[in-house]
This record gives sequence, structure tokens and C-alpha cells, in this order.
Amino acid sequence: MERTFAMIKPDAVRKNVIGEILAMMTQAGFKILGVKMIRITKEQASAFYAVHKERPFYGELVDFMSSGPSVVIALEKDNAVADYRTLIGATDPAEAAEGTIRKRFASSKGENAAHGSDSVENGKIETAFFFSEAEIAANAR
Ligand code: 3AN
Repeated sequence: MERTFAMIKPDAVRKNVIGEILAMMTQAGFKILGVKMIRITKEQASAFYAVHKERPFYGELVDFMSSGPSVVIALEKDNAVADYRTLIGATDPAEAAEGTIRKRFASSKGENAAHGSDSVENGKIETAFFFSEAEIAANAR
């Protein structure tokens, strides 16, 4: 089994679609190992997106990610990283495929409803940002 890290971003929480997105995850075969709603601080958002520090949208991204509550989720499934990236769809909702989370709920490239790790290694790093090992182990197979 592979694991990945997912987030329901503040725009989707504001749209009141947490339940719909969690249902899309479980219907796609993901097991939820951990889920919690948190208000990400500017400091956490800056560190989480540090790889994008040089990008022109970094400041906007940090402000947006700390603008309201998010839901952080630890997921497990065979091929979890790639399959979850497929489920969320392209970064730009205009390019996202039908039936994807971003096609249904994203407003723009920045406010795009969901996050998914881009590798198994980053999934571990990102999960550790928001969950202790004990929290995940409690619900792991
Ligand atoms: P993805 O989330 O699809 O992996 P990345 O890693 O390129 O996309 O970007 C990380 C986050 O940065 C995106 N989820 C989005 O919120 C934000 N972002 C990416 N590109 C832009 C952009 N052109 N303008 C504003 N925000 C952006």
C-alpha cells in the first residue's frame, strides 16, 4: 500500500464541499488514515510551499492558504500518489478533466480546491507536517 497527503483548501471549505470531496476520495478507493480541520498559519504555509518561494504567486499562495480553515488528510491506496493526482485534476481548473475535484470545485489556478503530494517522499514529508506518527499508526492496517 502507498500513502499520500491531501488537503482540502480554504476555498473549498468556504464552498461547504468537504463532504463531497471526502466522498470522492473514498469512492475512488482511498482509505482515510487521518483527517482534521485546521487553520494553517502563515508560517506553516510558507514552510509547506517553500519550494515555490521564487515563484511570483508565492505571497498570494501563502495568504490564501492561511485565509481560513483547511482539511488535512492522510490517504492510503495502491498507487496512491499518482491516483490521487489524477482524482484532483490539473492545477488550472480550465484544463482539469471531467469528474475531477478541481473540475467540480476549483475557481482558479491559485484557489484550486485541493492539494496532493507529487511523490511518495513528499507525501511523507507533508504528512509529517500535520500528523504525528501515532495518529496515523492508530488507523493504519
Ligand atoms: P499542483 O498543486 O497542481 O501540484 P503546483 O505544485 O505547480 O501545482 O503549485 C502549487 C500551488 O501553487 C497550486 N496548488 C496553486 O494553489 C498555486 N499555484 C500554482 N500555479 C499558480 C499560478 N499560476 N497562480 C497562482 N497560484 C498558483
